[in-house]
Amino acid sequence: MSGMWFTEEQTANIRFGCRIRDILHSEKTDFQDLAVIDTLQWGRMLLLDNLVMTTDKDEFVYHEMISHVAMNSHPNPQKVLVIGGGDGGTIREVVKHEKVEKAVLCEIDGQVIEASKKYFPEIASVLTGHPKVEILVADGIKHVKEMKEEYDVILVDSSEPIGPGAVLFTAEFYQAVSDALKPDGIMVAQTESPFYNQELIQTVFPTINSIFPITKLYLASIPTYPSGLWSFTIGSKKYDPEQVNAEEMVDLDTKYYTPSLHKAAFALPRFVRKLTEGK
Ligand code: AAT
Repeated sequence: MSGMWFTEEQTANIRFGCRIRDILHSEKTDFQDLAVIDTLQWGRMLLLDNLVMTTDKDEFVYHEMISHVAMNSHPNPQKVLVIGGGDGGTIREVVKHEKVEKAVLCEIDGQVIEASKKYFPEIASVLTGHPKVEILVADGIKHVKEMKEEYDVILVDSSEPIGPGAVLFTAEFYQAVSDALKPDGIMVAQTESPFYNQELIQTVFPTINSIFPITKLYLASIPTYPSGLWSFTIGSKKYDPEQVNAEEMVDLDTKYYTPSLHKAAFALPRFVRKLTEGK
């Protein structure tokens, strides 16, 4: 294996590697190690604490799937909050919905936003001045605790449950998210791999389910995330994301998400369904 390789330790027992052309950026921020590398297979890749956050070539899967399922399940998503997601991909998808009047991004690490604007101009395209987008550099839990019945949709685009992201997987946080949502609000959280993070799903799903009347897990295939199969958990106060009429769904310019995929994503393999039942 010639040349330079990046290696991510996905678990104590497995590593993911890709050949790289160059290290474009590397710094220690107040919160984490941040790097941007240029890979041959996936284009540019954003790393936080040596874990893959996003890449040029497969970012569309994660960003479309974390946003459009909830956005299309809500009949009138006017005010939307994205927690984390400093690369801008999720909020770029949010503002594709014409009903959105205001989209707030609350990212703890301003350096992620700056690096993304410089190295990922397409992912960060709405971070450089969009009339509906407001950017807050703050801790997501602090922001939701200050808000009451403010948002229609909250998307939790967080890093792994270690470091600054750990708080975003707690019952205290999900309760604050629920309080920050309007009485018919919907939230989504990225909930990691059903192969490698089973304990997390077994804990987080029942936690969200104890706070939201409708709680559902759905899947997407993301090749650069550990195991390639990724889960998202939706917590909804009123609208069932599986009961949306395909004709009512907004037609969007997407590469992965479609109205039929919206429904199909909730069809779970038996072992994943079991994880949602807890330990
Ligand atoms: N859009 C896909 C990229 C991410 S990055 C997740 C972001 O969450 C990071 O920029 C991190 O700085 C931010 N973050 C972490 N903790 C907090 C917090 N408490 N408040 C606000 N923002 C926070 C998601 C990757 C998903 C999984 C990758 N395997």
